[in-house]
Amino acid sequence: MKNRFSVFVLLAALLGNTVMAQSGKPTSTIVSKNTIAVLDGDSKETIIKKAARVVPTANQYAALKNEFIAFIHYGPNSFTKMEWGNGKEDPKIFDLKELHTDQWCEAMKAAGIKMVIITVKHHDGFVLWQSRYTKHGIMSTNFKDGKGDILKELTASCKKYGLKVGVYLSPADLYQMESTEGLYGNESKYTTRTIPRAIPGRPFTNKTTFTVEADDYNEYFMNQLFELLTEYGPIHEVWFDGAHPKHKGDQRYTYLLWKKIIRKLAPDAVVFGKEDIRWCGNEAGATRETEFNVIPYQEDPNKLNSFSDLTNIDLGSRKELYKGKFLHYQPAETNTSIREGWFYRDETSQKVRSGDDVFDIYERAVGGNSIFLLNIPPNREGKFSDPDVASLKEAGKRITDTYRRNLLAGATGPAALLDNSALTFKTLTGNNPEVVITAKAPVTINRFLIQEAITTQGERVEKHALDAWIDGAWKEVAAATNIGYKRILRFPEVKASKFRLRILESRDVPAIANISAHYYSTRPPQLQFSRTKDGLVTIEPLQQNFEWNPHGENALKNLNTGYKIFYTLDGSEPSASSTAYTAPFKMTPGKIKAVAVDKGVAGTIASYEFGILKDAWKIVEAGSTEEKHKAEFAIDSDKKTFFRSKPDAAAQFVVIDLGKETNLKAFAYTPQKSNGEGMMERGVVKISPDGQNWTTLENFEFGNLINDPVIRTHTFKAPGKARYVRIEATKIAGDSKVLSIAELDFFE
Ligand code: FUL
Repeated sequence: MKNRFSVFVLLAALLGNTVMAQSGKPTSTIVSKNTIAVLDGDSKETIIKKAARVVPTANQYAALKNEFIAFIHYGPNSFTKMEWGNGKEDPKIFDLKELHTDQWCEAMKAAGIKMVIITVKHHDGFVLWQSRYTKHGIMSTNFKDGKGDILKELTASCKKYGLKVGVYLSPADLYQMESTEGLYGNESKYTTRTIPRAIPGRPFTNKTTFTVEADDYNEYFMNQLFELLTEYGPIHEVWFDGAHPKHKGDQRYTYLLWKKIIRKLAPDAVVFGKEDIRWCGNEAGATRETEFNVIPYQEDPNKLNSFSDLTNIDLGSRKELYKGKFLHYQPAETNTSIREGWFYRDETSQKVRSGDDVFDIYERAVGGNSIFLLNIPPNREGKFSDPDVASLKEAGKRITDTYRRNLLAGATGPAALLDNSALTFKTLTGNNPEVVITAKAPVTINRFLIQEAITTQGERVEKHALDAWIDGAWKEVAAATNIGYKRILRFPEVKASKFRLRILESRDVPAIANISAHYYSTRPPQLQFSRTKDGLVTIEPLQQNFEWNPHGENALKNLNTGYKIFYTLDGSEPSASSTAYTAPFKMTPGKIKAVAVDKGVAGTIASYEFGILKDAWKIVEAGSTEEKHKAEFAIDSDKKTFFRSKPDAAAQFVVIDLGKETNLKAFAYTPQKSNGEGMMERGVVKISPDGQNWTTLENFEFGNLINDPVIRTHTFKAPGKARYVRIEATKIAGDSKVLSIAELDFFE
């Protein structure tokens, strides 16, 4: 027992979690529970007090403590390069020759991942384990002569590396919908059945049985749950995906029965997509600024058979809580993929998230009161690919380097906050609740980690701020909303020995469990430039070219707070004594060079040449245009939007009116990057003084565009004077049938 607060925790547990203050006096008579009903006549104040006492179950808390977990999407899609299979695939398509689950585990371990959830059955219905109840799976492939079992190999590796295991068992099952003997939506009757159904010659060691009222598909599903939960060691999460590429008949799911089986056979497991764990609402790695895990429900979630996706930005504010009939603890999982897509496709077109991006999502997700679930899809050689491993290792190194050391170790302050335990806590009383921590010596920090005592006291803080004692005064260095399981505050580094946490709004007396301070070794980011149509130039950290499901965050900007940007316009090398960039500024055509400087260290110099301003440009004509990809997008100074022609147009071209006669020395083509479609490999530039009489200025050619879709410049041998320009493609890369242009630029 660490200190006297632990006694209160224990006492609270014995008393059915009646909330106790630090002094030992109950702060309320409301009993802390996982779900608390709102009663008719409860005032708004009571509802909020109740919300402040909603606590995680032991399993939910263990899930939160995992913090960083992995997903493995593997199956026929990894070979067909599809995201969703159709259930009609020949199992032999899953042509696995080797399987290296130790390599997966080693890479996950290096990233600090604690659990791995594998798609033992995705929507296509193909199973990765030796199920007794279907032949549509690994048993019908050539892998180990049909005797292979991916779950078995993975669980063995996980045991070796100390990782927990979870299973993704898709309720939607296209094989069972499409095949003639398929059970999904077959209109079978609900009758009394025994789970597991006995299969001659394949007895179960676990002799538990369940008597259920089920139809064929629900029985099939529960039989499979039984296999998964009894024959592979402890399972810590069961993942039920809500997505349905297709439906059939009136197929319903008897989740309440599935739950009985899970609770009995996998007592340590949380269920995703149901009352235990909720989806964060996107697949991009985006996080809410305020992620409360106390969620209002209209019906008792413990009795609910089906759950809807909660995607609103505000799920748990007071305004939302007032509408609830049940207040329920339900943590979010922030799920996304390290690759563009959930399944492996290839090494060329499918990009991989950078270590920066993974680390940034980690800090936003884990440090924003959620669990980070990152998918790493194995390749067709049964391994994680090198770029994925590199990204995992890089993120893992940053997590360890940053969070292994608490720079407040040995500091003075309430012991319960500094004992590195999220169970002991201190209540901060008074009208302006705050706590001051004094380090032994000044420390330089840019991360501050706070945890509430959620297991017994619940989520209470709604707004807080952090101050550092600098030059004889308190200076606010960061502020945020809720805390919950964990909040990581990120801010430009400060050096101080005294820090003050102020709680500005809370649902009840704040009960803070843990505080620590850290230093993330920032690096000056690489830079990128953009200019609006009327000439406003922005310089910012270079965003990674990862275009699947953009989360809208600039990882480099988020991570590297505290750097400054300097630039030159005269071609000279920029340094800390050049002009400082503070806000977008107007720039006519010309060269710009810029550098970010962090703690006196300069990053890589970035340079760019802006062409003629496009404010007076107009599209006169285009060979053809798709409605959503107008020709104007080729000259709107926004590289994210692009022009795309219709397929097979007789001529693939655009004609631009430059607004005035211009001396054209060069032109630049920026291809669209969302896919390899429509890249202009060869073409011709024609010019005209009046838009009627045309002369050919020059032919051009750009190579390797599909693999390297970066801006290409063509300088004319002799400049041409023109007001009108026609760019015509004569060959599109990869024999694509459309022409696409993200941006066209001309240089005088
Ligand atoms: C979605 C599915 O449709 C995707 O294929 C993937 O499994 C993802 C994690 O969930 O709903």
